[in-house]
Amino acid sequence: MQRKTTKSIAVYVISLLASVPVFSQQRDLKLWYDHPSGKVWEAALPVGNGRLAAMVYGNPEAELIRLNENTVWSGSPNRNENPHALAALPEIRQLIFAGKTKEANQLAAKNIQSEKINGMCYQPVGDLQLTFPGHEQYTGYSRELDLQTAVANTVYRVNGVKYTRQVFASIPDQAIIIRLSADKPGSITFAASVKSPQKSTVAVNGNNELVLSGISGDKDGVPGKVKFQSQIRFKTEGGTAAGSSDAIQITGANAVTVYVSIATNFVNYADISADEAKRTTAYMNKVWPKNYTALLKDHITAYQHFFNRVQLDLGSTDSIKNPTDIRVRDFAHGNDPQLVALYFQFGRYLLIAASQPGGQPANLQGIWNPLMNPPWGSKYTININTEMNYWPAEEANLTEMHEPLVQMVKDLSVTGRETAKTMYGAGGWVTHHNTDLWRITGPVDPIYYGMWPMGGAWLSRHLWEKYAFSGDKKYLQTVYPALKGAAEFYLDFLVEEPEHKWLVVAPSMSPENSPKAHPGESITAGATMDNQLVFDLFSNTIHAAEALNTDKELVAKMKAARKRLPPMQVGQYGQLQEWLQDLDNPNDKHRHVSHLFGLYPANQISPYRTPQLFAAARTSLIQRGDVSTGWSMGWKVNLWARLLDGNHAWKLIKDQLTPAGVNKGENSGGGTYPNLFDAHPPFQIDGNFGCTAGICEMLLQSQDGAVHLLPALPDDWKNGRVSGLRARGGFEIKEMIWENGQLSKITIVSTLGGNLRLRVPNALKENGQLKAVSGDQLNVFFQPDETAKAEISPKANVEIDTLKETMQYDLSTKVGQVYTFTKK
Ligand code: FUC
Repeated sequence: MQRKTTKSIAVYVISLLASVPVFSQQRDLKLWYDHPSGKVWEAALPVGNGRLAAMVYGNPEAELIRLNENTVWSGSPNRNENPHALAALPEIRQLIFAGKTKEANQLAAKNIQSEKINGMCYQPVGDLQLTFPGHEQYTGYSRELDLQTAVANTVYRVNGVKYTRQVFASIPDQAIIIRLSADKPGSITFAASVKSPQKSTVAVNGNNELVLSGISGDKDGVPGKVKFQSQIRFKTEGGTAAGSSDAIQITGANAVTVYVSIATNFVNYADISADEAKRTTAYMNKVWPKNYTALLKDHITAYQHFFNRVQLDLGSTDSIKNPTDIRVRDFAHGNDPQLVALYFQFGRYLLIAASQPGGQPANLQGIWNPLMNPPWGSKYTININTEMNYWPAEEANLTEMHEPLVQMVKDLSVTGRETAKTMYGAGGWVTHHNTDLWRITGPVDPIYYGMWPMGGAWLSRHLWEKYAFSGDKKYLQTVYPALKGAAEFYLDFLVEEPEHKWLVVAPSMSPENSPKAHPGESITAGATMDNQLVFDLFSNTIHAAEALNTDKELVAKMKAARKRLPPMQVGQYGQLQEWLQDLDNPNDKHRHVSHLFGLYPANQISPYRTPQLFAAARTSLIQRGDVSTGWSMGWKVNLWARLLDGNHAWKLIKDQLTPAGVNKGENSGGGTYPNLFDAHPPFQIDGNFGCTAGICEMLLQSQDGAVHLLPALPDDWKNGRVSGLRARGGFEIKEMIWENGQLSKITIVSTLGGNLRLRVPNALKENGQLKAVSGDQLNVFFQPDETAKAEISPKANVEIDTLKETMQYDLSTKVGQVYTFTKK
């Protein structure tokens, strides 16, 4: 079967792109299939504009378009802290320090675990159904998601007539647009209806509008109060339209454009006083007068403003001709480097579609969910998953998409202040391992999962990272109060542990894992990840305060406390210890690799500064194994890239790009669905974003004293080219070309000026500008944190790796200047 696109789109795209240099692979950025999705949600194709989203099934006889809006969540404004925590805290700490884990666990379950409310669910709006009688038999079928235009296209023939459907979610027009056309006039006949699993009603207005009105569900005793409305209006060209009690019947039209407008009463996490019907009408009134050509043009322009910033070419083979599901089936054992570029760009596409300024952050399923009770509520799981969604935001040149997360952290810094005070008697703000639309900050789920007061520390690193890439002090000023509040919580909450007098977080855990010594009881003090998180938070807050020239006293306090945090320890198996005590089981294949947070995303473990910790981190990662849940594999791509092992990172990409269900073993089954969605399983979007970030980390790193080009290039990626990736310190790769595994050309623009230290795999031609490295690195942006401390167990046998040789250069850059260097 052949892939087809309508001529109008193809011509339009080519004309739009004419002015931009396009690599050959860029034109092949399509997911495509030779059969409909049928009933399989994970085969349908996602579109979104950050607020609205749709899954497009592409079924000829019964098109199904499942609709979402990002503020439709169960419940209403609520809080969930447990008021008994404060009184029980001293005893819980004593029990932990006395080694009485079981008793500590029981007491925390009673007094810290949420009494009732465990977070609300992200919920669907409903399903738009378009029924085409006589279209059960068809030929020439193909459907695709074109990442270049963010349009889902379906094409097929019935009785010699070619039918085309196009669906997109427009950012500028805040609507979902569906275009139905045929190459023979008068051919479009269908019935349209809408239904919802929510408490809802459907009205038909005149002959061309369906109106769905509903209210979100109750959960954990919290009444559902998000009111939503969707107006779905049909603009026919030729033919007739007629409304019945619950459907619109279109007969004999030449073409139809469907306008879908959706809105809710949600204003912010504490205010749901808006009028959803008025809002929906206002959106509809604005979009309705626009014709399809104008809508499409404005949609593509807005989308490409973000998407076109980055291009990646790893070469291509004949596999590119195959449908995407077949390419995923064959990937791990074949030779299809272009699928990596496609998957990478799909990750960027998903972030643009799921996270736009002013909206909600991408949740566990991004913005796509058909279920009233989705897995894990499709919430924000902030002990890895939500952060992972945003790992590619800066490096993959989508910093605007980071904004909804930044806003959520600001919200949590308000709601979490009361939680810090009520539950722990501490200043600043705290949040645990889950949050939701209502910005709850208390523990969620059984204590085994929920006892983790670290969400603020991890989320706050995103506030800093956005600055580290841009150097924008005005922005830093706006997030500094939240960053500072997160740090202030730990200044109060850290407690001295009796054995070494180190300052530790207690109670807490190494996310969702427990040592063999006390299975089923995760509660602990001073887990390695907690120490790294607090170290990271203090370091970032110190840098921020210094950049803004403020809070000298607080800086001194953080510096003093940072010195008293436990060191990272290398245990008896040569591993980086996961816990304060040497309790690791070398056969533990747990999906979380929390103690490697210091390696990635943080920068506390370095081949150059801390070679023993680097070797120990590597041992831990080998012991944990490769295949796991989708997001775990996505994390491991980044970790292997930070371990400068491109071949192992590549192996993980292959494991992840294996069809869901094929990978077997403990903690596994992770992989990729036909529509390239990540399989935990079930679908979770984090793995998509994690792997996208990992591909960036293989090509470019900037956390360890230099901008490191091609730090983890696999042997199989001999030749390639990338443009648009960003590095800390305001540097952007205009173009990077490598041939035979060697960097042959690099063009970089500096947006902030300052010293650019380059670390590269081979010698570059020096000129007046580029000089062999000498002395200290003067650029604060990729200056690593004050080196974290390490302690090595006498039982540990740590073999330090021999590193591949690199060359280092310094370049004094000026703002706005572009620099090009070639291989010597
Ligand atoms: C964490 C993970 C699970 C899952 C859930 C949403 O609890 O441990 O694997 O991803 O989040």
